[in-house]
Amino acid sequence: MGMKVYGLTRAPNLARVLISLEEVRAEYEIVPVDFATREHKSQAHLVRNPFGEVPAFQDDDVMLFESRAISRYILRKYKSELLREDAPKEAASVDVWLDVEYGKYSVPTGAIIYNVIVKPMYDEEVDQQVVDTNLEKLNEVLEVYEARLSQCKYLAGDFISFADLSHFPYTYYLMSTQYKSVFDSYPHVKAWWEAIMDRPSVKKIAEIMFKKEL
Ligand code: GS8
Repeated sequence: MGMKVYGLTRAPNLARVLISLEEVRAEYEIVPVDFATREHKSQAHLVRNPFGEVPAFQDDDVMLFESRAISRYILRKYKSELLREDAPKEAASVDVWLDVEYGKYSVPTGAIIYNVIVKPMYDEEVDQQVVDTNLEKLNEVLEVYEARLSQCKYLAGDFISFADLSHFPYTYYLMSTQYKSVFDSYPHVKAWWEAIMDRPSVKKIAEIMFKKEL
């Protein structure tokens, strides 16, 4: 039985897992979870992800949730260079920037895309104050990124890693909004983002995310 990823391809946290699978050229299957019928809250799905979220993942007897943990499992299983596990110092740097992505970058970015993209899909009003506060927070984070990326080409060092690729899903959504201009003040961040977008795995998943509705 091959690896299975449960969820919708347009879900950004699922895209993180798909990029990891593409990076190691694994065979996998996407099993759709229908949000319209609230299948993600069904008993069958809660067994896969007790928080009723996507993605969920299965590789034989290994069942996981949380997109970064799933991705690390896949990258480790295939001994990908993206985690630098053979070099503890570099691996630690990957961990640092992965934690930064989850705890500092994706919090304000997620709040912005939730307000600007998700809420209008459900005819809910955009809370501009929330958007503005989070833009401010994102700018503070990007100041740090700009300084870091003027010292090295990628976040963990002069090598691309999972820490960089993990930024793709939320940033890709942000770039489809009027707030993409937030990157304009940070030339090194912009160049870094372009390098991420140039990666074949990223190009492939970027295309699937918006085209194929599962
Ligand atoms: C977040 C999953 C999540 O929010 C992860 O896997 O990285 N930290 C987790 N999933 C959203 C879809 S957007 O990708 C989700 O399933 N939302 C439905 C809900 O919360 O009801």
